[in-house]
Parts: sequence; structure tokens; C-alpha cells
Amino acid sequence: MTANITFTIIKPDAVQSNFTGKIIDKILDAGFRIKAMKYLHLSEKQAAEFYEIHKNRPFYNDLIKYMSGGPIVAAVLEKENAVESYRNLIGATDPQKAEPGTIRNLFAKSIEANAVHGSDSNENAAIESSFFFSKLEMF
Ligand code: IDP
Ligand code: MG
Repeated sequence: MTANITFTIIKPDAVQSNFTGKIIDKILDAGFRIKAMKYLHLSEKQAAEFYEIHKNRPFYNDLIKYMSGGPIVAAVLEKENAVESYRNLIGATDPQKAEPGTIRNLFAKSIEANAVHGSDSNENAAIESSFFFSKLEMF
């Protein structure tokens, strides 16, 4: 099987808590290669656009405020079976339900402030990566 990509964000709560380095270590230890990475602060408008697929969910407005509330780290990651492998590494959306040792189990604060994003499909990994990075920025 050839390597493919997933997209991640180290979310504002985790950056604020200085977990960025520890989370990147977990990602590299799990065998992912970083294809692109940047540190940035989303506007509310940009966060709303990124999470547009959730616009009908009750937590949407809070999610936009939270995701634009502080700086984040966005990255494109490469590994065999990247999407599923990364979802396994980060654990369940709700950190109370995340397996011990997963990134959300170790670093998340709540179901909303849950430390990291991970794409849910190859299609969304491509859409999300190109939201943050041009082709020239992905090596
Ligand atoms: P995922 O990040 O595990 O794929 P999604 O269902 O796609 O979870 O939700 C996107 C993000 O929205 C979550 O990572 C979390 O930050 C937030 N979220 C999800 N469910 C809830 C909730 O019930 N209350 C508050 N925030 C939520
Ligand atoms: Mg999701």
C-alpha cells in the first residue's frame, strides 16, 4: 500500500498549554512524516469556513469562537493508511472516551477543546490540506 495523507490541527487549547512539542513528538514517534506545517491564528470567518460541514450542529458557533480564539498549528501528515492511523493515534472526540495513551486522552481538556483535529476521510484530508497549504508548500 502506498503512503497517503491526513490533515491535522493542534488546536488553541493545546498550543496555549505548551503541548505543541509533545504532540509533534507523538506524531513523529507514530511514524508520520510532516509534509507541511505552519503556525497561524484563524479569523472567525476562516474558522467558520473550515468547519462549514458542521454548520447545522448545535455546537457550531462555540466551535468557531474556540478555534479562532488563539493560535494553532496546521500540518499535513503522510503515512500508510494515514487517515485511519491518525484517528487511532488521537482517540475519540470526547477525551473521556479516548483510549489511554492517545493524544486526546493525554492532552485534551473537553469534548470541544480536544487538543487536535484529524481528517475523517481521504477526500476531506485533501480538501482540508488545500484549505491551509498550496501545492508548493507540501513536500
Ligand atoms: P472529530 O474532531 O473527532 O472528527 P467532529 O464530530 O468532526 O469530531 O467534531 C468537530 C469538532 O467539534 C470536535 O473535534 C470538537 O472540537 C467539536 N465538538 C464535537 N462534538 C462536540 C460537542 O458535543 N460539544 C462541543 N463541541 C463538540
Ligand atoms: Mg471530524
